[in-house]
Amino acid sequence: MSQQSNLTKDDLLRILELMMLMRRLEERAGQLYGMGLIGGFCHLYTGQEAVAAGIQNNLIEGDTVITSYRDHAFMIASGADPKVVFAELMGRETGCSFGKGGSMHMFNKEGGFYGGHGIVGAQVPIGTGLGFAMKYKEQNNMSVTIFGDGAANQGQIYESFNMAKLWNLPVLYIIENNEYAMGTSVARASGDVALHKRGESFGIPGSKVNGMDFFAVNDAIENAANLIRNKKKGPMLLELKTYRYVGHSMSDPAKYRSRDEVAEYRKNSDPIMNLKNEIIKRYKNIKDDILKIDARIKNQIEEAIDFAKNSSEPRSEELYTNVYAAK
Ligand SMILES: Cc1ncc(C[n+]2csc(CCOP(=O)(O)OP(=O)(O)O)c2C)c(N)n1
Ligand SMILES: [Mg+2]
Repeated sequence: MSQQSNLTKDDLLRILELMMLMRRLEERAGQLYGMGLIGGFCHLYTGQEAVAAGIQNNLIEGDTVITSYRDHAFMIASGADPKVVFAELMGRETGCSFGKGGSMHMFNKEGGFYGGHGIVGAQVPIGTGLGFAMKYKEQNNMSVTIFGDGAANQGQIYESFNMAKLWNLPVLYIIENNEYAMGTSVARASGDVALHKRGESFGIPGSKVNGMDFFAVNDAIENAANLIRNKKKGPMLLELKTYRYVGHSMSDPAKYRSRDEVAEYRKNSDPIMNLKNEIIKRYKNIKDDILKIDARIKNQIEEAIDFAKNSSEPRSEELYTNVYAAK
């Protein structure tokens, strides 16, 4: 684990709280799905929290983030209230897409989060376009454009890379390599598994980072943001090596990997445990503060679930409104 980070105790506790909130939210979402309170597609982020937290910690006003359908944690990171996340998951009118989108259609424009996209890879041209807008408007910002190891084999990614380099756009491409695309491992789907090299022939530099280690992610994003925003070096690529603990979606036969493999990651590489241990090592008597955070999160999540349960479903008159764009 990198020790160079100059984050304060308060910073670290804030980041830990964010990651614990993401984990709790996903655990409860999984349970509510099992109880039939959430329907449709639902992809959980459990195990990948250091990626979303490391990105969020380096954003400034005007930066944007866009990702795939594995989007609940990014919503929380962007500052959205868990209430609107659960309401959307449960199809209630108080949700961020008025209950008409569900799990894959989280969106928080005020927080710079541009969703939530169900078509594999489709967010990449959009994220590239967000970078184009920043350059066109002469904003000193970056567009963080996230996609999976499976999406990395899609053609539209490479058309985007070419344009981003051609126009020197401020885009930070992130391949969130969680080892699998549904049930297919990277090795079974990719001719060359060194995904961080995928931008090389377009002139986009890339590197691979341990995505289970918040500090490593944070350092890499901080460095890339400086090159993209301040030094105008154009697009960059980071492959963040992470791991998804739960099934691809809520229906996953889990035949493509062993239980031991998952248990090994949970036991020895968990990003929340890693950060917690580092905080405890750095600061004596901090365990009580962490217990308080845990209790606070549990309350916040239960309140959010109650809020969603008590919200109405969209009225039938809303069937044709806001279908293509949020208010
Ligand atoms: C264009 C398209 N093809 C196929 C699918 C079905 N599909 C949904 S998720 C997925 C796997 C993507 O894996 P990856 O990019 O690694 O992201 P992860 O789910 O691991 O976050 C596939 C093939 C889809 N939604 N869109
Ligand atoms: Mg994947």
